[in-house]
Amino acid sequence: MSKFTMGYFTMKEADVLDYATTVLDCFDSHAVLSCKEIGDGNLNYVFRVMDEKAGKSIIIKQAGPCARISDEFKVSPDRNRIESEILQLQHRLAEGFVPRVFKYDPIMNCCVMEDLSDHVIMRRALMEHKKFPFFADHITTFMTKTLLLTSDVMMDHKAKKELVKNFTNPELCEITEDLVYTEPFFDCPRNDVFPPTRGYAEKELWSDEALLLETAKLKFEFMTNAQSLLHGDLHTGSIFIKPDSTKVIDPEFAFYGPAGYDVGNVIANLIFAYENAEATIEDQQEKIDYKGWLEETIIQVMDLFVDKFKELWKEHTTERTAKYKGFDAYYLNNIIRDTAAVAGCELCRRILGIAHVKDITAIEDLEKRARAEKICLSVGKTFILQREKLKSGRDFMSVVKDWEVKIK
Ligand code: SR1
Ligand code: MG
Repeated sequence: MSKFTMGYFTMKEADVLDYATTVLDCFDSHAVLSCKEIGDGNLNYVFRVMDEKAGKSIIIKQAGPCARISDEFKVSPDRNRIESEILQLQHRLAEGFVPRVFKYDPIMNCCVMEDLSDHVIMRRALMEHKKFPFFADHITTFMTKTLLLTSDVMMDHKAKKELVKNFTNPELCEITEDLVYTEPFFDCPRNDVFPPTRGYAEKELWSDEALLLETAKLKFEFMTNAQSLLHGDLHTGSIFIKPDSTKVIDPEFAFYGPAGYDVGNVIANLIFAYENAEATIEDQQEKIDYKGWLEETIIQVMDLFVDKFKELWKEHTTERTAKYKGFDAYYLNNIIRDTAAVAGCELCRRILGIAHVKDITAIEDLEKRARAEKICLSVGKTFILQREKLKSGRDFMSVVKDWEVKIK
C-alpha cells in the first residue's frame, strides 16, 4: 500500500517526486524528474515537477493544516477541494482563463494542475512596469461569466443552492471577515502598521465613527449576500499573465458572496500598482506613460465589466422577475456600489493589516512609502463612504487623482 493512501501528511520535495512517480501518470515511466517548491503565497505549498528532457512540467499544490504566513490561522485542508472544484467549474464557464486541473487527491489534499511557467505573476510584472493591453478585456470576460452565470438571475435556483452548499467555506471566509472587514479599522494587535502611517490611521480611520459604521454594514453584506460564486481573493498575485493570455489562479477563498467583491479586489490592486509607479518611477515621461496605461486599465475594468454585464444579461437571464423593466440597472448599480466599497476595504487592509502587498512595501524611499500609504488609506475611505456616488471607472480614478494632489 502506498504511503499516499494511508493518510494525509504535508509533503516535502522528495515526497512530491515520489508522488509524481508512483501516483500520477503524467510522465514517461523512465523520465528523470526534478521538483522544486515555488510557492510564495500566504497559505499553501506549490511544487513544480519537471521532466526537463521532455520539456514537460506540472504543478502540485498542497494545502497545509495552517497558513504559511502565520500558524495562528488554522485552515482546513479541505480548501484544496474547493479550489479544485471551482477551477473546473470556472473552466466550463470561462474557458481559457484558469489553469487545467488534472487530478484532485482528497487524502493528500493536493491538486495536480497545468504549469503556467510561461506566464508571470501579474503583481511582479506591474512592479517592473510592464503593460498588458488585453488584461482589462480578459479579466472582465472572466468576471462577468463566472459571477453572473452562477447567480440566481441566470441559474436554476435549486441548482444554485447546491453550489452554495458545496462552496460554503467558513474558515477562509472568517479570514476575510477578520482581515478585510474588521482588523484594519481598529488598533488590532495583529495589524502590522508602518510607523509613519500610524498617526494617520488613528486620526482618519480608527476614530471616524461614520466610517466604522459603514464597515460594519459592509461586513454583514459580505457574510449574507449569496449573490455569485466568487473567486474570493482576486488580487494581482492571483493572476498569471503574459501579453496575450491571462490566467486566474488560487480560488481557495471561493464562496457565494457579493459579486462586487471580485471586481473591487482587481481595482484596488491596480491602484496599488499605480501608487507603486507614482513612488518608484524616476523619469517623469515614463511615469506619466505608465500611470496613464494603468489609469486606462482601471477605467476599462469597470466600464467593460458594465458593457459585458449588459450583454450577458440580455442573452442569459432565466429568472422571470429579473426581466422586469429597471431590475437590470438596479442590480448592476448594486454591484458597482459594492465594487467601490470592497476596493476601499482592500486598499485599507493591505496597508494596515497583517497581509501586505509588495507594490507598497517594496517602495524603498520611506517618505514616498508613507505618502503612498496615506493615499491608499484616503482613497479607500472615500470609496467606502462615497460608494453610492461612484458610478464609473473615471469616477474611481478621479478620487485617486484628487488624493494624489492633496497628499504631498
Ligand atoms: C492568512 S491569509 C492572508 C491573506 O492571504 C490571502 O491571499 C488572502 O488575501 C488573505 O486575506
Ligand atoms: Mg492566494
